[in-house]
Amino acid sequence: MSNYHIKNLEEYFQVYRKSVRDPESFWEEIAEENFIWRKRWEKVLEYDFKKPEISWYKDAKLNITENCIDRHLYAHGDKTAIIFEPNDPSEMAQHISYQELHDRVCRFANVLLNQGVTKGDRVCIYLPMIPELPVALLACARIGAIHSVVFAGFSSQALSSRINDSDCKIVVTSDGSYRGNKTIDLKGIVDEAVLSCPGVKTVLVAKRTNTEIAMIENRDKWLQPLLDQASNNCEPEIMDAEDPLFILYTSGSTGKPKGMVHTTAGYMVFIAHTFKNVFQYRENDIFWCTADIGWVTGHSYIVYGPLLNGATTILFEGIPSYPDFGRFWEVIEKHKVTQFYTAPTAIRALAKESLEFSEGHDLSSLKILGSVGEPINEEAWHWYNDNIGKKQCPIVDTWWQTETGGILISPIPYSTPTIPTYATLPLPGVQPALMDDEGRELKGNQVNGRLCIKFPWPGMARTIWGNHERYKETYFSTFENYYFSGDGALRDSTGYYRITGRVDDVIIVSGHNLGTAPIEDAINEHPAVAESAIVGFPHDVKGNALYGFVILKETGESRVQDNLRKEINQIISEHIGPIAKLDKIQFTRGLPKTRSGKIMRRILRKIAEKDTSNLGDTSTLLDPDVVEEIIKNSL
Ligand code: 6R9
Repeated sequence: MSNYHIKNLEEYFQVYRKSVRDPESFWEEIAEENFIWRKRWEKVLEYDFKKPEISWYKDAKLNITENCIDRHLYAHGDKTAIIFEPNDPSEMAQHISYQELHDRVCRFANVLLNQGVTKGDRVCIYLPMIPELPVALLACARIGAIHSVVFAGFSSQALSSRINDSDCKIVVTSDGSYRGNKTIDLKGIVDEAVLSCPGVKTVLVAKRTNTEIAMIENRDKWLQPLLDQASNNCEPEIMDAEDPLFILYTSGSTGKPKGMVHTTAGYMVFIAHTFKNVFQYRENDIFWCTADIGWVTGHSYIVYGPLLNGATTILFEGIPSYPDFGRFWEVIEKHKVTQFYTAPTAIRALAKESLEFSEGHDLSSLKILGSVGEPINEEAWHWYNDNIGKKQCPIVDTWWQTETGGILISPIPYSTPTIPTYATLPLPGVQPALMDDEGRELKGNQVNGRLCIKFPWPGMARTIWGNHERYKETYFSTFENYYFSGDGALRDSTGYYRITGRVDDVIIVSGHNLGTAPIEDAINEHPAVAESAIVGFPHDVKGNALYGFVILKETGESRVQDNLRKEINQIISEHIGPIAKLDKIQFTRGLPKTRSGKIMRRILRKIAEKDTSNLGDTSTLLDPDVVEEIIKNSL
């Protein structure tokens, strides 16, 4: 597998410079190593950021599952591909070998074919973290169907809007799911969602919790008997380099989620390469990424990245606090995990607990620690470094997005000296740029601006499903000829990048991206609500929590207001999911608006942060008095 074997910072700069001088040769060499191509590409890259159109490895033919599975069978068929660690620690872990994975994926692929799924069809996957989940993804990829995984913590309404947006005819789910000591009625959520999805003809149901559930005739089918009858051989569908591999939804600045479309060859090369290098993967490593496969981190670094490298990847069904706060550390000890990749919100939550939870476990197998999803604060970084890595494990603070497919900015262990809160340097082949408010690129170091990427990389999303105009508008219109990430960043005097956070209407709560618009849309559906505005404020575990300013049609007494608060959070739970609930709800007479009617979120943000000393220019406001009133009543 390709590996630039960078040994020190000097070598990094050499490789980096080469990758920028001649990106096509750089990415061509990587693609040439160790993948199965059914047909070679005609051209490495064609692109136009104005349209925008991006094509990598044009005309190449391949199947990604052949690269994830079949390629490893000859030499490593018995090697464990997936270790399934169940929610309940007393349930036995399962070791799924590459050969077994092959058979399970083929059976599942045949079931999909038998249900009439063909190349290009969209399959919605709404499953907990059980082996059927990665198997379902790969089964889709095997036959050229496009998987659209919806995180199984989303509500029925969020699920149905995603099913309808990409017109899925089939949904794969389970009877229920476990979360700590709770059982969740997943199938019930699907039933409710599908009521408003006329296109769904089939629901395949995996058994997990053995809960009694209603099966709707002709629509719902138990998965296992179908798998048992299916053949364990399924020829891979030969795909074009630019055929879609999956759709994954992310929040945006309007109520409608954006279905980011990732394609086959570029994603494969990029993810295999970033996994190998950022985590310095070696033959017998045991890799654990604690994300859910419902998010991009799980797609890329639980499923595709590790399997493309023939690695062993852990699939963890549980949560960090069950049965106690030592669970992560217990799992690391039990499976001798070598690379551990998690989110700052989890680190902060665990850092609040007694050190006895980690001290009671042997963590000496660990070599590299990773962080992703939001900026990691200094305190959490040190806690992670001292208590988990024992100051022996480089921490890779990896910056990337659903849209970027894989990691773009990250230290390379043992080469890039790490500094807390810095994602450090771009990976070779990645060309970041910082822009000022006037749209000029900020040259040189010690600058602060909006984080863009000025040259394509193979793993980037190619479009938004069904809405290319929105793709162009969101990512390529703010700055001409640049991909705009929506994040702010600074480049320090040595060229290191530090991500400062979102500069748009997305708030990251416990590592989950939440658009303010869909939450406001949900709140505004409450009959008593006239208008609302959501902002984030710092929270010591979640990173950010949500603060809602709500104008009621009629102001009631405080008892009534308390009930309204509950109802508003209930509506949010139904529309989006419990992750989007508001921590604080302040009822207000008005909102700070410009004369053109735009809500000045900057002011609300400051109020929520309790930093009202300098609110900046409020003279353009329609009703400046309302600001004083909001400050006076703030929570
Ligand atoms: C992979 C993933 C993307 C947003 C991104 C940024 C934030 C991710 C970060 C980080 C600071 C890091 N983000 N990694 N911020 N440092 N290392 O999380 O994708 O769910 O799409 O979120 O997350 O704000 O724009 P996604």
